[in-house]
Amino acid sequence: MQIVLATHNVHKVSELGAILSAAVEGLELLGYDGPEPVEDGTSYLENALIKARAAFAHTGLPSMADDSGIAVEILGGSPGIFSARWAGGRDNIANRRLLLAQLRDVVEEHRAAAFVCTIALVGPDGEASFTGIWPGRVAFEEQGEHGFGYDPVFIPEGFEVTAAELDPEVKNSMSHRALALEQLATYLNAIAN
Ligand code: ITT
Repeated sequence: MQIVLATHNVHKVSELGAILSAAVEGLELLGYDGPEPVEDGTSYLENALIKARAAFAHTGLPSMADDSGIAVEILGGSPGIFSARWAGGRDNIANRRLLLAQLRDVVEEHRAAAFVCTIALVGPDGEASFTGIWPGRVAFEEQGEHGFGYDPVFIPEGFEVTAAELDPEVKNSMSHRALALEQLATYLNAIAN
């Protein structure tokens, strides 16, 4: 089975590849360097569908896309779908700094947040989507070198370290992306048999 991975984010490619290839036998993930559509949806699902549909239209092959972000409770769910450009540009360091500044005076009990990931699969047989949520809280400062994006400022529930301090295998066993992909793997394994 071949699926096009419709993302331009290399960190996502490595996490998606590591998790999915272990969960679905005989799966070949193909890279995508086609046109990047405008992500003007109003939800993770709409944006994931926009990206997966664009890749399917361009390649003619089943295509999957990941739309994800961090939802911070005291910010009413922001940055959410705007996570990648929260500080204006595509700059992870600036994004993290802005988020920490916004929460500077917020005590630990009110720093609840969650990573959210919606995966859309679009192909000749139709469309499907899967969502995973990884609860936790926003740290007071950056810690850790692993992962990407907001990992250095996100402390997953049950931990006292950030997602960027976890071994990648640990993150990939429990993250929002892992939870969405677990459902996708079940779906793919069911249609393959
Ligand atoms: P594509 O649209 O090409 O897939 P992107 O980086 O633009 O890549 P999104 O629009 O879905 O993807 O933005 C997701 C942003 O949310 C990402 O850039 C990070 O800032 C953040 N994010 C998502 N998953 C994350 C994770 O596992 N760890 C840390 N930050 C994450």
